[in-house]
Parts: sequence; C-alpha cells; structure tokens
Amino acid sequence: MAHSAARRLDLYYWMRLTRVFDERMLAVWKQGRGVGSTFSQRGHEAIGVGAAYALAPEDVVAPMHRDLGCYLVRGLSPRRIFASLLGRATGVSAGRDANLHGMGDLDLNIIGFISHLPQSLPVTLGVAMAFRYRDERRVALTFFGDGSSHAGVVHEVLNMAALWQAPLVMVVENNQYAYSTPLHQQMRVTNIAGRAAAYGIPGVAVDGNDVEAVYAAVTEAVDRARMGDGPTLIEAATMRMLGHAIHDGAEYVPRDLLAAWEAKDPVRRYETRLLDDGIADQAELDEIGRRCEIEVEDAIAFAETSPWPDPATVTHGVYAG
Ligand SMILES: Cc1ncc(C[n+]2csc(CCOP(=O)(O)OP(=O)(O)O)c2C)c(N)n1
Ligand SMILES: [Mg+2]
Repeated sequence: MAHSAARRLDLYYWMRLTRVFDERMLAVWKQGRGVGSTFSQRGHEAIGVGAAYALAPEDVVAPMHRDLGCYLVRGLSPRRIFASLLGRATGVSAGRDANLHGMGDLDLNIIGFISHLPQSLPVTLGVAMAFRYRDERRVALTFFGDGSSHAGVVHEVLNMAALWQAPLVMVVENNQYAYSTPLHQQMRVTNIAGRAAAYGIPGVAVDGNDVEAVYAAVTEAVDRARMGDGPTLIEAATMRMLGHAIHDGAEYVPRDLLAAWEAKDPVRRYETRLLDDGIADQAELDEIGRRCEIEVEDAIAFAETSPWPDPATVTHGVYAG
C-alpha cells in the first residue's frame, strides 16, 4: 500500500509521541511522583498506532494496557491521559483509577480497559453484533495478549464471532512474555494466528514492529468486517522491552533476546525508513520529537497541577443498587 508523505509523517508522529510519553511517564514514576504502578509501552508503539489508524471514528475499540498509542490516535489528549495516570479529577475516569485501566470514553468510541483479561473479547463481540442487528456498517476491534490468548473465553468468542460472521477484529499482541512466563512455557503451538483456522476465519501474522504492516493488515480486516465478511484474528509480534510493570526489572528475560529486538525498535526503524525514502531529513524528524516533548511536558504539568477528585463525588458512576 503506497502512503502519502503526510500520512507517513503522521504515523511517525503518533509513534514518537507514544515513545516520549512512555519515557517521561517512567521517569516521573521513578522520581516518586507517580500514583500506584504503571505499564511500560516500549515495543508496542507500532501496534497501537497502526491498528487505531485503520479505524473510522464511528468504529469501537477496546485497547488494553499497552495500547497508549491507540488511545492517543483515537483522540484522548496527553493531558487527559496523564491526569488519569495521576488519579486527578481532570483525568478520563475523574480519579477513579490511576493507570491505563480507567481510560474509557464512549464519546470517542473507546471502551475502557477491562482489568480481567481478556474480557474485552466478549464485550466487543456484543458491540459488533449490536452493529449487525442495527444494520450499521461499523466495526469493533479488540486487543489481547499472548498470555491472555489461552483463556477459555477467547475460544468461545472466536467460535461465536466466526459462526455469526461478526464485524470484529481481534488483535493479539504477542510480546513473547506474559508477566515472567515466556511463550514456550505457555503453549506448544506458538503460532497464535494459526488458531484461526480451527474456527474457519482468516488468521494473519504481522510484524508488530512495522507500523505500516500493522496498518495494512488491520485495514484489510476492518474492510472485510465492514463489508459483512466476518471477523479476523491478527497476531502482531513484538517484544515487551521492559518489565511487566514499573516494579519489574525483568531480570528473567535473556539479554540477547532483548538486544535482537532492540535492533528492530519500531520507532527507530520507521525513522530510518522515512530517511531512506527521502520523506524527511533528520532535522524534520527531530522537530517532530521536540513537538512531542513539549506536548508531554505540558501534559505532566497539567496533571500535576490538577485537583484530586472531590470525595463527595465518590458514588458518581456507581451503578450497583
Ligand atoms: C483474569 C486475569 N488474571 C490475571 C491478571 C493479572 N495480569 C495482568 S496482565 C497479566 C499478563 C498478561 O500477559 P499478556 O496477555 O501476554 O499481556 P502483556 O502484559 O504481555 O501485554 C496478568 C497475569 C488479570 N489482569 N486478569
Ligand atoms: Mg504478553
């Protein structure tokens, strides 16, 4: 798929923004200015950005804990996200949660991350079927991890989505680890996309460190779903470059494995490609980086000066009777 220079620079901007946000977020936490724990996004930039970029605004997406790029592309501002991470009243969940769990915004068609992995699958299947019943040409997209892919509900959803030809795109982010458990200790068949054959739907394996490849694979799956041709399972391979969350030094990950993936870093790789293709020169890419840094610093300042939630609002949004 040939892309315009403007689109390629836009994809680069979103990945760079995700990277800068992640690096600054980790620094803030290490300085003791964070709230609770936080999940590094390093390595996942191309997946979140490439997948979100393939969706129309009216499509519904259910990101998970390493899809910061998706939240940003969908229109959650760095300010609102940082304020959420710091548990402030100006955050997406108005202080109800202090990490990427509490980031749903139905005005942007984002379903908040459901902590019980991978329960976004049955929810998005329901959303997709609602589109079908209402005769709306909209698509639902959900992410889940390699570790999450073993849960029984995944197989139920794959079967029902296939049977009903639901307009659903399921993206497995295979980052080689589920917490401290490497892929080979999770399953004998490590080709997750291959599981799709058992349900009679397409299974697509894609390089999750190549933003244009992710964008192309998700675009094709979204188009199929929108045309009424049913669901797709996409496996996007990458590496979780840091620990599971900030407390985890990931000493159990072999250093040579990390070095091999570092050489395929999604942001730097795209930067090299843009330079090689003459889309931009280094000064222009640096300028994009500076823009991202300014945006993220502004978001941090906004978040840190935002008020805590008013205790009187504690029951707002509680629906149990
Ligand atoms: C049902 C359930 N069990 C356990 C957890 C705790 N938990 C959170 S993330 C995680 C690892 C998930 O691994 P994977 O699906 O590969 O995603 P990754 O963190 O690697 O992106 C676990 C066990 C959870 N959130 N939900
Ligand atoms: Mg994983």
